[in-house]
Amino acid sequence: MQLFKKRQIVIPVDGAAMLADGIARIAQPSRRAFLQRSLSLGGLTLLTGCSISDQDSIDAALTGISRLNDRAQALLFDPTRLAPTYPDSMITRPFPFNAYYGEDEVRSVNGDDWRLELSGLVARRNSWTLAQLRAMPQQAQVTRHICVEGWSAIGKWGGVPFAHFLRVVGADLSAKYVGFQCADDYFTSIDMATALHPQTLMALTYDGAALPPRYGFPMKLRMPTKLGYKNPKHIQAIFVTNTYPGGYWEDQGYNWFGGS
Ligand SMILES: Nc1nc2c(c(=O)[nH]1)N[C@H]1C(S)=C(S)[C@@H](COP(=O)(O)O)O[C@H]1N2
Ligand SMILES: [Mo]
Repeated sequence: MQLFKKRQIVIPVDGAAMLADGIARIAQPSRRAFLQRSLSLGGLTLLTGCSISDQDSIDAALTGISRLNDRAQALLFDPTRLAPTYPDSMITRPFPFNAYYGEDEVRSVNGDDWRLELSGLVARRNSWTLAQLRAMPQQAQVTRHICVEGWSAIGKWGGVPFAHFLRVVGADLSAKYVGFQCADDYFTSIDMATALHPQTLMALTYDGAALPPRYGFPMKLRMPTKLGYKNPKHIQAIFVTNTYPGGYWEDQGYNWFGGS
């Protein structure tokens, strides 16, 4: 006689694999580990209140959680709290290269022809030459860069405090987003609070010399408060907007806020 019947949760054949796939696309390692430990398909269904049976709805549910995570990170972000800085002796040599392509495909941008274009909610939208940016107040910092691919390294970047630049050009500092277009078709966007953070730099130098091509010549945005993929290299255009701009990796499931 059978006293009880083991309760069975029916999940689609490939449910576990599809969920693992969705989680793998969530970039923030701590968040991903948490989801891996704690989330089942049933749990995801409970969390989101949707019936989840195919890859699209799993992805949509995980994206929903990631957007919630963006809002939590924005609330927790302290605009005055500084990321750790390090002595020059701790700089990682050689500093790693990373991009969505190999080092043999690094874009070569001509610094003399290069112009930084501005658009969106900005009062003075004239373009900027490299010489003009170099003439602005500069700051240097030695900070840790953390890539979601599982490495981190300490580097030294110098350049114009981005908050200063945004004020000079008359950007709407109450706007939600600042977006970046890069010479290699990479793009990303950040929250205004991080744009105005005192350690957010328009980096023109690496380790005291002009930013080399592999690290984003002529200019990259360096933010020690954000993960590697949020730090755009080879920036060509900056725009200020209230419309969510996404990003190259963010549109493929990486968490948008991307705090480190
Ligand atoms: N334009 C551009 N910026 C980019 C990327 C890219 O592929 N193109 N990759 C991002 C990622 S994932 C990382 S980890 C860092 C790597 O910067 P590094 O070469 O200075 O280490 O650049 C970020 N910014
Ligand atoms: Mo990265």
